[in-house]
Amino acid sequence: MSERNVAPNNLEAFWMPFTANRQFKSNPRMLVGAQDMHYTTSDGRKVLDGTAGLWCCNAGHGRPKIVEAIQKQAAELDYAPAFQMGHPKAFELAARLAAKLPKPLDHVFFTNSGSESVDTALKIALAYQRQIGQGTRTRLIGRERGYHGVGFGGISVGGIVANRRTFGTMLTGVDHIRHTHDIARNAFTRGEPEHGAEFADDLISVINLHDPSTIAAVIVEPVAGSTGVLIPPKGYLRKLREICDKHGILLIFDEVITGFGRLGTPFATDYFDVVPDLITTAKGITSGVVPMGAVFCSSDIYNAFMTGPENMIELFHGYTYSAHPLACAAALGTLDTYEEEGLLTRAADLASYWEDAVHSLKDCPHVIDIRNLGLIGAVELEPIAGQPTKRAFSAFLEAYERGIMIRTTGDIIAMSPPLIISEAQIDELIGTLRDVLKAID
Ligand code: PXG
Repeated sequence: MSERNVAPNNLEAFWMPFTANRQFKSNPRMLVGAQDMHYTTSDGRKVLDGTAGLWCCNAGHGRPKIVEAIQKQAAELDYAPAFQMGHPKAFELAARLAAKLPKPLDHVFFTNSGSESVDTALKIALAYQRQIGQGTRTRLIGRERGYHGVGFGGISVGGIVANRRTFGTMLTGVDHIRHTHDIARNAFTRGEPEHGAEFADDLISVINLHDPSTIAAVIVEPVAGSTGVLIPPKGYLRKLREICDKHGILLIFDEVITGFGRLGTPFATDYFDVVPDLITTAKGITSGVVPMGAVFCSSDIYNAFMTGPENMIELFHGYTYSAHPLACAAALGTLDTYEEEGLLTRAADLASYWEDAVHSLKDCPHVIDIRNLGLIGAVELEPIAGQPTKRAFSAFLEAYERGIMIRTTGDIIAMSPPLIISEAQIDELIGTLRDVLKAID
């Protein structure tokens, strides 16, 4: 028996996140290794990664530049205080990221996760409005079915019912616009749906209800991921931008999953050619290897805070691990890998092959919609009557047994493979999923 086959003998103490703990612990799915496009399981099988971990390992697994960067950094400078002190890689990384952003975004605030990036962006938005004499703007607007992580800020502006209902009143002064999912009009659309730009007008209703002078910011995912991949209707994001501009409201794009090449452009803002005031990121910034997040903003926002005595802290916000040296080293190694291999635009080359492959599942059992954009694909299944989520979860379990990793949310299967996937591996992923859909009830 190889060392890898030694399983822990007590699974009880670890309260697993977003997991059916009892189901898992009765039949664990244990990963013990990863390289390039594959995980290795504790029983020695290879599993093709159809989800880039949790939408994060965009460069694939075990990539040498990233591994070496972390190893070297750990020996050289393991930690540096983030408050009132700095280390060179934090500045190098911020400058390299800024160079990849669309104008006028050019400043970077580091966090450790998507949830922290969201909290940070919401706080910057509120503080900025106050800074420019718009202190009555305290409301935050999110969207139904939005996922912005699990902090109180994120679940307040988020719109996934299960993530909200047990956690009290959350932030006050939050409102939501409707989501854009419309199977009746858009089922099996390839890419951006034709119908639904008018959902952006919900923002006008919310503005009319509350008065623009009370609204600080609107936050949306350009492509909603966690809720089951909702692609924005053509023209929808541009409309949101125009409405925000007209009323002095900041627009925040939560690019935690769309950032770093997922759509075939560095960021979704590039893909849709709509520039928000703030962008939240995480995941792909280090290809998932070390926890890190970042918020991007413009000089206008940054400079609005650079007032008052120079020895005063300008923004009372930050984390012990903001710009952690290991995370910065991982991110620099990741950017090197992305650049050397052209990964931030590779999804554009694969997108039509991917689209054909994903839509080839149309005639499989239970399928009621298929959606795609860049290297994202989703297959929505008809729920089993009275047992929502069961069918998709069965698909997930069956897929794992057959050697592919997919994600499910509700009765939707989501796929977002590492950006290094080959056409043959796309065929394998989709071919196996076809067999899975035929096999499950
Ligand atoms: N915003 C968005 C848009 C996200 O997708 C977060 C914020 C929070 O990030 P952290 O790093 O705090 O988890 C996310 C996270 C899934 C899945 O399978 C998606 C996420 C996390 C885990 C699973 O859809 N997104």
